[in-house]
Amino acid sequence: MIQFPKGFYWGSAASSYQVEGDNANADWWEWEIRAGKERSGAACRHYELYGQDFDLAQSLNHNAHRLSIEWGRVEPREGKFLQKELQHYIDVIKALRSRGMEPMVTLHHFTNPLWLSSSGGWTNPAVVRRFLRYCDCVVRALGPHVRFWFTINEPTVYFSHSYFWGIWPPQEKSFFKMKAVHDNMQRAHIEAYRLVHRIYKELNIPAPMVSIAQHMQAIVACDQSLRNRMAAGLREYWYNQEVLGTLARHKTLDFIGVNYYSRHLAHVHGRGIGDILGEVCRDNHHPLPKNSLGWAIYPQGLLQVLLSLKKYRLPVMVAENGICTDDDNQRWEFIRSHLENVHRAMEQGVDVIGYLYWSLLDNFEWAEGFKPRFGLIGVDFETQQRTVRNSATQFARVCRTGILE
Ligand code: IFM
Repeated sequence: MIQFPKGFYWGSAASSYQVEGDNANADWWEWEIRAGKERSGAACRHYELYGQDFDLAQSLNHNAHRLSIEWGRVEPREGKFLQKELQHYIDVIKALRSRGMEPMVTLHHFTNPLWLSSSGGWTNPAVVRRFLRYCDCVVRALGPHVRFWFTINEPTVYFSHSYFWGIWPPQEKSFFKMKAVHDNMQRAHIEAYRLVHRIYKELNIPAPMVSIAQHMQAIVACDQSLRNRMAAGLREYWYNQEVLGTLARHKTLDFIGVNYYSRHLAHVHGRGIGDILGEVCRDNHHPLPKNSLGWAIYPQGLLQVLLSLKKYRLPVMVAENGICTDDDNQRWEFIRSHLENVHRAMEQGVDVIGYLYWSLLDNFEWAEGFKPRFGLIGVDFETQQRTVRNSATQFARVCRTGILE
C-alpha cells in the first residue's frame, strides 16, 4: 500500500482547442482545412458543457483541473479583447472553485490566433510583446481566482513539430526558424513570469505559482555504442533540460510542470541533424507494450525524468500523464504503475505536489484527430454523451484516499 501526502493535487488536464469546439479564430482550424486534416469541429462542446463535465470530475474526487485559455477567442483581432470571452473563462474558473477544484491555467497550448500566425507567429520577435499584452489582460481578469499558471505548454514539442519536423502548422522545416521560436518562447516565458508576479503584487493577492509544462521523454540509448549514448545525451539536454535550465537560471520557475508519456529509444544510423536529433530504434530492440498510437509504455521512465529534476530544487507537478487506448484495463494499469513511480521519486527526495491525468475527456488529438481515446470519461462525438470509465472510478478512489493499493 502506498500513501500520498495530504494536500496532494489530484485531477486531470485538458486544453481549450482540444475540447471546447468551434475555435475558428485559431491557426490550427485554418490548417485542418488547408491540409485536409480531420476537423476539430464541435470537439467535446466543452465550451457549453463545462458545468456538467466538472460535475463528473467532482464526482470522481478530483481536487484540481488544468485548462487552457484560447488566445484567439479572447483576442480575435490584434489588440481587441472580448470581455464576453474573458467573462466566459472567469465563469469556468469559478465553476471549478465552487466544486472544490484548484484551477491551473495554461496561457498558450499550441494554438495561435490567426492574426498572429499571419504575421510570422512565434518566429517574429514581436510575439513577445504581443504575448505579454494578452497575458496582462487574462491575468488581470482571472488572477483573483487563480494561483497556478503555466505560461506555455510543451515549448520543445511546439517548436520542433511546427518548425523542424514540419508536421504541425505552419509546417516549416528550418533549424533557424525553430531556433527563433525557441528563443522567443523562452523570452516570452521569462517576461510573462515577471509580469504575472507584478500583477499579483499590484492586486495585493498572495503570490502565484508560475511554470511552463515541459514535455519530457525518458531518453534511453538503444545500446552502449558511443554514437547512441552521445545522441541520447544530446537529446536529454536539448529536449528535456535546456529550456528548464535557462528558466531556472533566470529564477522564473516557482515549480516545474512535467508532461510524461513515453520512452524515447535513441538509435542513430544517419549523419544528418535530423538523425542525430530524432532517429529512434526501428528494430524493436527492448520491446514494450504500446498505446494505440504506438508509443511505448514505460512507467519507470517517469521516475527517471522526475529524478532528473531534483537538481532544480523546486516543487514538481505532473501536469500531464496519460494513455490513449481502447482497452480501459490498460488505462488503469498505466495510471497505477505511473503513480507507483511518482511515489518512488518522492521517496527519493523529489517534491512532487500533484498528478494530473491526461485527459478528463476523450478529445481532439491534434493531427491524429478523434481516434485516440485518452479520456477517463469516454465521449460519443455524435451525441456528446459522456461515459465514466472504470479506470476513472479506480483513480477516483486514489484521489479520495491518497492511497494506492
Ligand atoms: O494531447 C496532447 C496535449 O495537447 C499535450 N501533451 C500531450 C497530449 C497527448 O499527445
